[in-house]
Amino acid sequence: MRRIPLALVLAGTLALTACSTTTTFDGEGARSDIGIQLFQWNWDSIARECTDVLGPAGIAWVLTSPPQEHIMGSPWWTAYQPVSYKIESRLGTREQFAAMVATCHKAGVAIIVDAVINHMTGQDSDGVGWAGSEFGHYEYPGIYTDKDFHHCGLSDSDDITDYSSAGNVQNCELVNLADLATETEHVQEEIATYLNDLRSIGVDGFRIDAAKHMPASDVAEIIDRIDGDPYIVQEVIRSDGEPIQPEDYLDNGDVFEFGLAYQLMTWMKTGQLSGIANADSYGFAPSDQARTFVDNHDTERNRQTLSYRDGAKYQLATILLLASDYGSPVLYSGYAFTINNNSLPQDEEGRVTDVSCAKGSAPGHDFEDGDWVCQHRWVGTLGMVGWREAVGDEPVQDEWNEGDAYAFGRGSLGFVALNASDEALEQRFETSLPSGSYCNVVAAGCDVVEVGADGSFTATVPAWGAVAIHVDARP
Ligand code: ARE
Ligand code: CA
Repeated sequence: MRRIPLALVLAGTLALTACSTTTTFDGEGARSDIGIQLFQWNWDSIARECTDVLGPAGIAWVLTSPPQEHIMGSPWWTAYQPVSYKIESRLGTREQFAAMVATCHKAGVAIIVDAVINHMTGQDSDGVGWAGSEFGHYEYPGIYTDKDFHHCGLSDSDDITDYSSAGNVQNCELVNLADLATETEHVQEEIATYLNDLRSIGVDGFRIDAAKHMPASDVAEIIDRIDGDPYIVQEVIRSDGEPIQPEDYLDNGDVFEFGLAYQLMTWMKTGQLSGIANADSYGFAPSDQARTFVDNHDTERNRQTLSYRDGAKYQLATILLLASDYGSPVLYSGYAFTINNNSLPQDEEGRVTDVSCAKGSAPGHDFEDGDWVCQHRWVGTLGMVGWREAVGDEPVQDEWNEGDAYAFGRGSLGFVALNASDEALEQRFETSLPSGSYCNVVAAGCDVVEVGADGSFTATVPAWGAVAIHVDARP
């Protein structure tokens, strides 16, 4: 496991006061390699969460939703249709955004921004954006005119129709979104100006949205124009048989490994949790460049992965993700919905309202549409954040695998046992841990586990549950 970079705890604060654009993200100060996507959380709420929960827990960074001006409308996905690069959105003003960056840095948490740079809007008629900017489908006054867009001519609508053709995927329009000519000097410069503006506010890195839809070399040229050395993680969805794969983008930075997210759902169904020990054999991205996750905002909607709806199974997959030495994990936290397009909690003007976690949120809770799920605060998840921090880079060892259950240790610092079945499991486990009393960190309070002189312990692992202990959590 790699410790991910976060320089800014001190450096970032200094850079802010010096108005420098060169905050770096080189690892100093981060207590873990864990990121979290706070989907559609407004800036004030993220700031508060950094101070109250994420900083104290040792989370390295937050991935925010896109911060730029977007089209009007109530669905969440308006955020993915840029109208201009003003930092002014339903999630907050530029001032609120800057205050969030400063507050999170103070709490030791870096800020990674979702950068929507492949396209502008998908609106066929003219309109006015959230911050008052006028626009047409291929006209963004002061930024882009028609010549700055691709009109691929490969399909009737100029929309993407064929994922088996790289030219179609990269030069046509993703769901009618006006496709920027990212190979041109002007477009690269406009995008870089936007990203450097965010850098000047202290932003530490970027998720490159829809990276698959831009040649890796275009992405590289854009990154070259960014000040300093921001952290980069790219969205290149792995799908069999497509000509464009995440591996093509590794020279630019990290990639989200969708393959693992899909596999986690499969393993939870088949009970073959031990598959994760051989993650490398599945043809995933190299561990040190893979950003792993159980779900994100797209997959919880298209149901290609587990999500909060899966309750205990989802919690168990998160425990496995955090315990694994493959990749670096990104947690996810969003709001409950029934229909994909369900609006998010907002006021009458469309501003996203402050997050307040659903009362009683826990695996299996009956959420109502619009409830903030706050799954990252679940006991099992926070417990495993501490577990991962405690075991550091120690290797996987002392593996035990029987039926739908799987257990392993990380060196002599931590041990976890997972049970993917409907029956509780009473079992003796052999570990390399020093003898003594430990707390089961995935249970509320301190459920004591006694490790004997020979390193073994006996415990009951709940159905669809786990027992996890580490040297830094003792009664
Ligand atoms: C909305 C409406 C559309 C409308 C459009 C324009 O839903 O009906 O045509 O607006 O008016 C998000 C939403 C979209 C939304 C869009 C813009 O999900 O519904 O469109 O915002 O508001 C592909 C891409 C991948 C992309 C997914 C969704 O490769 O990059 O599709 N994911 C990112 C974000 C999304 C976001 C966008 C990109 C756009 O995470 O949230 O869209 O900025 C195979 C392929 C994949 C492909 C997948 C789905 O698996 O391998 O590459 O993913 O199919 O088609
Ligand atoms: Ca494109």
